[in-house]
Amino acid sequence: MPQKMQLIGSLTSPFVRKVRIVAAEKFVDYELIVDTPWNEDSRVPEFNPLGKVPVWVQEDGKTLFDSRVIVEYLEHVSPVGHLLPKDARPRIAVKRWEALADGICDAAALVFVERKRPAGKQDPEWIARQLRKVEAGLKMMSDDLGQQNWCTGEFFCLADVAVGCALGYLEFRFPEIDWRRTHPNLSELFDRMMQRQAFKDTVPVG
Ligand code: GSF
Repeated sequence: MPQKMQLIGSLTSPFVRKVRIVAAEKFVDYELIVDTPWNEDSRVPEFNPLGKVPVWVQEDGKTLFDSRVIVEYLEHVSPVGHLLPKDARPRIAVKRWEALADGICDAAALVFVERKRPAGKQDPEWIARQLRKVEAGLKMMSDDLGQQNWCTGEFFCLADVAVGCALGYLEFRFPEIDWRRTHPNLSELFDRMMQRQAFKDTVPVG
C-alpha cells in the first residue's frame, strides 16, 4: 500500500518553507513531519545522510533532497501552478534567483549556528564574512528586481518563492538587518507575497 508523500522539516527553515509554499501553490497533498535537525532525537539522518531538512519521502519510500531537487520534483508531479519555466534560458534565470536566495539563507544560517556557540568560542570575523555575503546578496536581489512586480518580470514564480523565504528568514532571525529600509523594492515584493495564503500559512514560528 503506497504511503502518503511526506515532507520532513522544521517550522523555521527557509528551505523547508520554500518546499511548503511550492507544494501549496501546486496543490500537492502531503504529510508534514516536523523534525528539527539540531535536536538530539532528530530522525533526519535516517532519511538524509547529510542530516539536513527538507527531505521529501515519495509514496514508494524513496527520499529526495535538497530543496532545489524537491521543488523540481514538485514542478514535475503537479501540472498546475507552474513555477518553473520549461525553456532553458528563462528556467536558468529562475534557478539563479533561487541560488542567490538560498545562498543568503546558507550564510545567515551559518551565523545563526555560530551565535549558538559559547560567546568565547564565536569567531567574529567568520560572522562578519557571512553577514557581508547576506548584505551583498540583498543588494543584488534589489538591483535585479528593480521596479518589476515579480523577480523575473510579469509573473510570480519559484524565484519569488525563494526570495520571499530568504527575506522572511532574515526578518525572523536577524531583525537587526534592516533590508526593508535599504531596499524598499524588496519590502514591497515581500508584502505582495505575504498576501498569498501559502506564505501566510508558513510564517516561521518557534
Ligand atoms: C540546505 C538545507 C539546510 O541547510 C537545501 O535544502 O536547499 N541546500 C539545502 N537545512 C538546515 C536547516 S536550516 O538552516 O534551514 C539543516 O537542516 N541543518 C542541519 C545541519 O546539520 O546542517
